Amino acid sequence: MNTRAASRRRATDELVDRVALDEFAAFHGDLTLNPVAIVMAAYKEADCIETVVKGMPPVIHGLDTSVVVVVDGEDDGTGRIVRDAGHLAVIAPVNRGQGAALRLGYRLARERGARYLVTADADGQADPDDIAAALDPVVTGEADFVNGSRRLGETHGTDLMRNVGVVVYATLVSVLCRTPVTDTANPIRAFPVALTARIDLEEPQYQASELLISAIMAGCRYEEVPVTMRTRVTGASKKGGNFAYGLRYGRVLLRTWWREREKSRRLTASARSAV
Ligand SMILES: Nc1nc2c(ncn2[C@@H]2O[C@H](COP(=O)(O)OP(=O)(O)OP(=O)(O)O)[C@@H](O)[C@H]2O)c(=O)[nH]1
Ligand SMILES: [Mg+2]
Repeated sequence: MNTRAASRRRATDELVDRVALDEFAAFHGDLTLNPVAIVMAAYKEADCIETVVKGMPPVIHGLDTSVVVVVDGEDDGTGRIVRDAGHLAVIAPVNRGQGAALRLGYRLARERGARYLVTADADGQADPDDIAAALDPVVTGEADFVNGSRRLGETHGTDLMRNVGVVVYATLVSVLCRTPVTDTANPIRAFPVALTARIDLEEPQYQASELLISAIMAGCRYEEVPVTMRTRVTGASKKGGNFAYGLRYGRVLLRTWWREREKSRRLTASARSAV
């Protein structure tokens, strides 16, 4: 994307975020979030969202949680179901993708005082019982970024192409980032809220590898915990068929690695010229 198109998109994103945050404030008031924000993106998940939000732990390691669901361009009432269940919904007026939705959720978490972020998916594929273990190394200060790994735990998915893709992309990221990674696209992650202010997150939809690679290349201490990856019981994937998903995912992965590598080269060069 050229510079002018990128700055146009940033301006549009800012406008959409502003509308959503104002609507959130009008509905939920000026509440402060609990120390742990469990943030999920949801698009057309009306059939399962109530079960998912009600299954999230209210307290982890003695820290209260706030469940924040970011929906965008919805027409099936997902946001209303979240609010009726007593949880928090950020509702953006247009559909932009999971990456843009999570970014908005991270922003809300920063602005409303949360200390830790945990992500999960709204489609019920993440097991809420795995969340505490993911947050543990972050709270104790052992790690700056924790990812769930279905390969260290288990996956109920039987799609061979998907399962092979998980191994291929994990191997690629391990080599490129020189850090052992076994699952790059797991919905469960935990990190301090402050991290989201110091890394670049730009991808509108395929966000998992961008967040992971940016965190590792920003120097985060990385850990993985075993998790169970369940299959979707209702609704449909928003990521396209295996081939399109794999291709787009790979493109984001390589683009992010290149961007971060260039950034660190520029920093090294300017540090050298300063001495
Ligand atoms: N707000 C919002 N959420 C989205 C969008 N696309 C996907 N999501 C949510 O992001 C989560 C993951 O999306 P999925 O479509 O399940 O994709 P995935 O889990 O990466 O891949 P699958 O293995 O195909 O399920 C789900 O909770 C979706 O509802 C979007 O455009 N906007
Ligand atoms: Mg899914």
